[in-house]
Amino acid sequence: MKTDPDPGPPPVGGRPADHLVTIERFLIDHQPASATGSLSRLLNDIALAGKLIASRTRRAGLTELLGKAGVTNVQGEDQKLMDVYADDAMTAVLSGQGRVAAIVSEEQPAPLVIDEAAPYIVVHDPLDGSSNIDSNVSVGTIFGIYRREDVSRPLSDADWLRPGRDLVAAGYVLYGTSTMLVYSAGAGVHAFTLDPEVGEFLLTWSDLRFPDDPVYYSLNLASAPRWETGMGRFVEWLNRPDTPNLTQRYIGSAVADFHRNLLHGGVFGYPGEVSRPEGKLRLLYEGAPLAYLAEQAGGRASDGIRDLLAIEPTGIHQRTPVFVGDRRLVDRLEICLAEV
Ligand code: P6P
Repeated sequence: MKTDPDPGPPPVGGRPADHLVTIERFLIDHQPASATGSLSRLLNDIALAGKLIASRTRRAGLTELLGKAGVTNVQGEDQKLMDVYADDAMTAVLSGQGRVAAIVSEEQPAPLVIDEAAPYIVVHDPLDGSSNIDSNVSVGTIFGIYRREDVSRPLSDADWLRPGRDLVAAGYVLYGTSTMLVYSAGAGVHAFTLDPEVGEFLLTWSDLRFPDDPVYYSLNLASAPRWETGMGRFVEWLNRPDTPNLTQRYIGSAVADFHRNLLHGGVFGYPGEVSRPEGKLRLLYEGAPLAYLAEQAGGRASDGIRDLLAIEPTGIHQRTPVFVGDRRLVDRLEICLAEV
């Protein structure tokens, strides 16, 4: 008989900071010797956007930033004032620095061309989970960065319709009980906590890895009746006495679910459904950046059939089923979904 696993989380899978390091210093100290510093400065730009957005989400209830902006976005979703503010903040800090050629945003119908001669493309969801803001649930900014292969060539879809495997950096800013920035530039996953008094993101853990023993699975079980068949086999597998003793946690904010599972071990899934086989999450600026981080932390991500990082997007707002986190749990999900 399975007993509830001890929800007391195991130690985080990363090296705790042992002295004060700002994200600016960490980026410079950890960039390759051959680096020009442009990617580090771009990541600092995103950290600035995170500070701006954090300052508003902390007070959203007080400054009438709750509620709808009175418009719907390209996804047909009610655009909340905070979505608009977060999108504007990202556009503002990413423009005018000569680093970003174009921005793909969940809130924009088409890519925003910034500087045709610049080396980087930024894809982002400015405020994922924003429908939770009214109830003070954590939300997040998810971002991915591609380096253009040839800046002399005119900008085209080929610059942003790229598999996650081509990312040179990805991360998120989580606006929760504290504001954390978590990123990877291909050499491990590193986490910083914003000290609002100082206005600095300070190193909290470096080289985060999914813990060996997972604790959580994050699935919206209320959607189970609509899932594709194999998902039921996965939930049955989870409940067997001889499988990992996991507990279910689902916040309804992918960044928050991913972050908890990264620190304490687990898997997040947003499956396809019979009437919506492509699922809900977007590949380019939600699934792929989280998949990149997961792989850098010893985990992996799949759409249920193949590596999420291998999928070539055909549209900037393309949706995909997403299973991301502990490598063995994602492998098991694929096995369950493959069984006929
Ligand atoms: P559901 C938020 O809207 C989001 O895109 C993800 O952050 C979250 O994981 C998912 O949707 C929640 O969707 O259908 O379970 O409420």
